[in-house]
Amino acid sequence: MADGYSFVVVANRLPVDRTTDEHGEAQWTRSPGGLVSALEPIVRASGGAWVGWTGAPDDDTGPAAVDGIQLQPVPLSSEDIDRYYEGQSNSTIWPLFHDLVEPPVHKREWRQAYEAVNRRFAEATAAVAAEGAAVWVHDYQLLLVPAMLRALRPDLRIGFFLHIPFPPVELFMQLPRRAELLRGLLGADLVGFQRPLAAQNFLQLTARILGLSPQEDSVVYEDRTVVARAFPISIDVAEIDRIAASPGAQREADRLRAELGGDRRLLLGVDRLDYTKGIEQRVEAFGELLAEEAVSNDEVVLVQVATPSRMRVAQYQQLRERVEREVGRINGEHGAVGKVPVHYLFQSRSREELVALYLATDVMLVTPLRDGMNLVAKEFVAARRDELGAMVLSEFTGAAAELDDAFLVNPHDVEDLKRAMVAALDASPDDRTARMRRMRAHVQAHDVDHWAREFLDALGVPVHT
Ligand code: GDG
Repeated sequence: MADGYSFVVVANRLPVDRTTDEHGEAQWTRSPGGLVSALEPIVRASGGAWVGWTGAPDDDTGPAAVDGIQLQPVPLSSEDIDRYYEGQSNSTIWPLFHDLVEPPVHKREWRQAYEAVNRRFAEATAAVAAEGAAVWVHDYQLLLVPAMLRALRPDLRIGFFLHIPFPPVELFMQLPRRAELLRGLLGADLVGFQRPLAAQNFLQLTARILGLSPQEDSVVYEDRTVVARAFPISIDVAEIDRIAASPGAQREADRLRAELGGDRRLLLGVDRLDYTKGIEQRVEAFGELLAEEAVSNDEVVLVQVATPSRMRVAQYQQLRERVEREVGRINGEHGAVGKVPVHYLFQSRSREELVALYLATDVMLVTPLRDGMNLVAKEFVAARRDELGAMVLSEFTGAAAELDDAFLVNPHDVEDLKRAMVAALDASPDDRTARMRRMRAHVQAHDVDHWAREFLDALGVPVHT
């Protein structure tokens, strides 16, 4: 590595999980997910490196090459995880950038840890990047990295992509040390967002907080032009299509339908158990439909997969309790022996099982209160080769801007949720097929590879795969 790597991805997590084999030896397995499948071929073809945390506390694993990608671990102590990750990233920035769905907590020691860890990421990146290399930094955990990296390595071409929403000006203004965060991002040459409005919020803030003069999609800062634009992320469509076409997934979908009661219509939610995802409101709306006898336990069933997430953060534990109490109440009031209206799974399922659930579903419920994009919506559409299945989709997701053939809904309004669920259940097969066909055409033409290439093209980085 004498000369360094010409392409470096920087993200909170490495694209692998570390496990221990039967001999006690460390093993790396590729972690699933669209970002990894999109970037892995590009990183590999360019002989690139990936800088990130292994996911384990106090892990001093050194660099390793896995599947042609150089991994550069950034170690985090338990205190770093408490303060930088669970604190500043997930209890301050996450709720504030999601429109204060929960109140953000502000702590000085979290901000200090966030800055220190961001500096470590910048230093680790500066140490492995070749002269003139392209660096792509990801997400809200690393907002300060672009400027820190530029100070260390002015020769680099730096891109940043934010996976979550970027808040309106008035909300961002609430953040302590807001100017530093903004200057952090302005260290990049290209700042990418999920939606055009987010890019506009960012540019407006450079005027409001730093007195800069933004143009349509750029701003001049310290004699450099920083471009801010939307690059809506997507999924590995081919992978979902391959799983959906497999006989195993079809068989599993048939089995699920039979188990749940062959003639009941299936509604499905798949989310990390997160307060941004609107799970509570969705379950409440479904309960009201049962209570009002708009639907009955004999006709419909809701499966909610709620994948455990950030369970050390108090707000997530409280959400879990509220959702589980509500599910218990609904099943108690409307269930029968051997037949309940809500199947709640606080578990992580395999990708194959998720696709089988997508295939078995009549109405997919994607109703976040706020979401940068929402990949589940796109996965559901990509899985439905049969062109059947309807989707209720929140207006407050990035996906709604692209998939407006879904039944769009305001998830803050339980009446509207109920209306949309009934409309999706009642839609004629022809209507459902026409909508699904249009949504599939869009997702097929805009997969995650397309997203990565558009971003790197705008950054001026040639992509060879
Ligand atoms: C952030 C932004 C943006 C979920 N449960 C299981 C499982 N999943 C998979 C889904 C999907 C992914 O996780 C979740 O992606 P989302 O986009 O829905 O949501 P976030 O995790 O909040 O992602 C979001 C995204 O970044 C990308 O930029 O769209 O707005 O918040 O792929 O299928 N996968 C498996 N088991 C599960 O139980 N295997």
